[in-house]
Order: sequence, then C-alpha cells, then structure tokens
Amino acid sequence: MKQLYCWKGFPVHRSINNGGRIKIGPDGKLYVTAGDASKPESAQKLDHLSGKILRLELDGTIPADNPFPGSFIYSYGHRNPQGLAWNEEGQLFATEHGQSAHDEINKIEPGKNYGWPKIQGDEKKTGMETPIFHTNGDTWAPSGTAYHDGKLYIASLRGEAVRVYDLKIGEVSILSEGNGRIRDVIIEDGALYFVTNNTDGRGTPAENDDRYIKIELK
Ligand SMILES: [Ca+2]
Repeated sequence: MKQLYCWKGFPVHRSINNGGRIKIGPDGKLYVTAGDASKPESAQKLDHLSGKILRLELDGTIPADNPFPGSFIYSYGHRNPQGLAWNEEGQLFATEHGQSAHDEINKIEPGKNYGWPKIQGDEKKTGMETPIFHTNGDTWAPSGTAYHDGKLYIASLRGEAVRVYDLKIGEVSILSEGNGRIRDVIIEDGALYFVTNNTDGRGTPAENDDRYIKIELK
C-alpha cells in the first residue's frame, strides 16, 4: 500500500459531526464532506477544513481551479455534510444533518457559503445559501445519496428509510422503509442497493441484520 497524502488538519471529533463521505465527481476530482467537528464557528472560517465540502486531485494535491486558490475548500458553512451526488449536467447536491432536525438538501456551487451556524431552515442572509429543501421539525439524519432520473435517493439513519426527493417538483416520497437504519445507497443499471446499518451500535438489530437489499427502480 502506498500512502499518497498525509492530511494534516483534517477535523475529527471523537464521536459526532465528522461528515466523512468521499466520492469521485464527474470531473475526476475527489470530494470529501467534513463536518464542523462540534466547533460550529469553524464552518465559517476559510482557514479551517471543518464544516466544508473539500475537493482534491486524486493524488491529494489542491486542484488549480478550486474556488479559493491554494485551498481544498469547495464550499463552506456546512454543519455536518454527508451524501454527495451529481446529476447528468454535473451539478452537485449534498445532504446535511441539521441541528435538532432541520436536515438539509443543498445545491452545491463552488465557493458558496451554506450558512451554518448563522442560518438554518428557511432563514436567509445576504451571501449565504438557503437549502433547496429542509426537514423542518423532522429528523431524517440523511446520509449517503444517489442521483437517478431527476431524483435524489437518500439513505436515512434515524429516519430509517430510503427517501426520494424529486428535484423537479420539490416533493419527498418514501421508496423503502421498515428496514431500520440505512447509511448509504448505490444505484447501478436502474437498481438501488443498500446495506442496513442496524449493528452500528446505535440501532436495534433484528435477528437477520444487517441485510443487503436490492430494489428495482422502474
Ligand atoms: Ca445550511
């Protein structure tokens, strides 16, 4: 094994708000979600990597066309960003855990500020982005997400379902529930796959947990 990069300064809290998803985008760059590591004010600071979505070359260096020269930061003002997915046009969307519900879906543009901890829910502030959707008083604990045919499919931990957010009409439906905690979803050849996450120490495992489930998207 070859270590490509030692990431000094990557924020980690011992238990919460660490983000932690990585995905290679359609542009061939590596995207990483980094939570605020329980330091909310750090999400607004451009000299901290916490509370950010980060963008790297696959060799660990900083892409020359990142929005802040010499920085891994792609977008900021995130509390605990989680899943990442791109549509056919290469537009990035991200799920995020809010504070006491107010979980978010954001349309991510390079260099923009997604508001945490200054605004949440529908609140607006000049220079900050309001989410395209938030859960108001409900807690989904949205985790991994995948895009297919105009819709985001969102794994939910505490919300124990695969939810579907229709990007055209802005409505939410449930694809699958009753399987407990779900951390991530993958879509391949018109089918969605997930592994239940009931043995992660926070769930209530049934006898057959965890299980690997396939759902045809027709
Ligand atoms: Ca926000």
